[in-house]
Amino acid sequence: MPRAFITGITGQDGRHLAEFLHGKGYDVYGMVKGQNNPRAQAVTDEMPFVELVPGDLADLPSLVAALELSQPDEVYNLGAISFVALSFNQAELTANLTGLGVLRMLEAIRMIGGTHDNPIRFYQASSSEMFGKVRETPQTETTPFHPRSPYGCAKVFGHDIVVNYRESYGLYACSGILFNHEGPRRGIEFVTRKVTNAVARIKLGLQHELVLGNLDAKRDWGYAGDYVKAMWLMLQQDEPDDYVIATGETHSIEELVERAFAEVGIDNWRDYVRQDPKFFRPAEVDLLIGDPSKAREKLGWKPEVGFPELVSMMVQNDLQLEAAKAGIEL
Ligand code: GDR
Repeated sequence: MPRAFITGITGQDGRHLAEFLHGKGYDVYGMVKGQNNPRAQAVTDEMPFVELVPGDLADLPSLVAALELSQPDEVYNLGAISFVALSFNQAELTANLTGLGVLRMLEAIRMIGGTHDNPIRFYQASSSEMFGKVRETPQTETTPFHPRSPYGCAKVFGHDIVVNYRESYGLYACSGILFNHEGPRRGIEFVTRKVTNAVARIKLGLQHELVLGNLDAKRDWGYAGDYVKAMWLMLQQDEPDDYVIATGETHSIEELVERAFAEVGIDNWRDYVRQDPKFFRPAEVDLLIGDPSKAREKLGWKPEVGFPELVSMMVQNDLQLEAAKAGIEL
């Protein structure tokens, strides 16, 4: 059985990927940090097949030990401070985990597996946030980076160090430049889930307003379940490379809000939405739209779930969840 080691196992992508790899017959190991981490218990409850291994991206010896224990064929580095807004308040922590964490993971792989002809294949979760104040539209693998947050800066370091280790030491290391990807497992702090959850609660009479920041920003939103397949495909190629993973469509936050309210039959959405400066960012990424042609041609990958289906899936899921919590029959 092939063996996969995933950092960030408790996050949206870690859970989708673990499920996907388990379905492909992998033994799945997931790294969890901290003491009595409540999110680790949630992973065990949901996916008892995942073997949890202690470790922390800030602690190189713990990464070496985790790899020695799990002996993986493939390492997926999804662990990070992933919330852009938080990175402005905790910039140093973000640089350490989201940026230097990648370097530590690569070093751990070199230490336990040697350098050239290293059998471990490495996937790095790069991000469209690296494009930031975009230099061209749509964005491709060759678009220059101009990050707009400490998170984006840390991801640029992670991306560049993967390229450097691949070129310097012959590691099989790939970066997936993933554009926003969402779904029912998305954390409530991200705008899609914040909106779909609030819309469900408003529909059920449990909440009366939705407070947001910038409604004009545009994002290329896909479904997380589709995107983890691309991660795996990247590690099955003859040569390691970097790929943009996106839908090629962009929508504003306002469109997202309008569509989510329409899903529950509310047209006068403006009556429920208020803007608050506290949700605006010191520097914003105004427009993202990716060109996934290379992934389509070389990996045979394409997104299956479009924007309307994605919003509908998330609103319907939140309706079920919130109704069940409140004891309301739908
Ligand atoms: P993003 O995701 O920063 O693109 O990064 P997020 O959903 O947080 O923001 C998207 C856009 O929505 C605007 N916005 C708000 N955002 C949040 N979170 N809350 C609000 O109330 C709100 N109002 C407006 C934001 O300003 C922004 O323009 C995500 C993360 O998953 C990263 O880890 C990942 O790398 C990228 O996607 C690709």
